[in-house]
Amino acid sequence: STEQTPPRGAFIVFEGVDRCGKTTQCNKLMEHLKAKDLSAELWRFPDRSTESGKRINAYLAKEVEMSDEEVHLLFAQNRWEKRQTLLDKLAAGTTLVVDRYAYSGIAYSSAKGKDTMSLEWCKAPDQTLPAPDLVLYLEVSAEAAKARGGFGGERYETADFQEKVAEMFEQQKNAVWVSLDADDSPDEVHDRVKAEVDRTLTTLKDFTWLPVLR
Ligand code: 2DT
Repeated sequence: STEQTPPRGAFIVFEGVDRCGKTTQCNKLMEHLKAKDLSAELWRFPDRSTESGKRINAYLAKEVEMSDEEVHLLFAQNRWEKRQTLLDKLAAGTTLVVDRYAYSGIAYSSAKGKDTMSLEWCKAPDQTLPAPDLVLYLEVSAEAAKARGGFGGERYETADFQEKVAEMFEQQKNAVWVSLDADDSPDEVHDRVKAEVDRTLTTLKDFTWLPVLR
């Protein structure tokens, strides 16, 4: 191929409600990037392996209680912990495929609808973290989500709550955001993912710096 190695890695985020197919698409994209001989890593938030991540895991598993405000800040901390490593990887030319990022943090917390947790409040702790080059938002219809079968027993896994989360994702769409119809087959969705990622990799040639979340 005549394609040149991009000056830095691309920062690609997948977002969407539970069971929208993010994990499947992340894995397929990783295969695609490997086939192109690009250095790439698959990350996910929350990263449940760190101290904050272990506490988040216990919260999601309903093993501990925490205030909604507290857990919101903990999810943000879990991303701040990884900031320098993330920047170092991108600078070294490694593309990062990230399963959930700050948009999930903001959507799931603001979906709780608390007076103390406005959209503004929810956005604040993640502000100035590195912003992705591309957000792939996998959009599922309520029917398709239901057809995919039952939710697990973790916190947030109810149809009513997921509907509110979807609304809060909608409010965060911006210029780097691409919505994909995730009711289509995994291969069809992957074809669109590939096209968007390949386009993004091309633009990186004249886009060496990384913006921050606002
Ligand atoms: P997974 O099922 O994808 O592991 O997500 N969540 C996630 C938040 O509430 N705030 C966040 O900042 C992030 C990244 C989404 C576990 C659950 O945690 C929610 C589902």
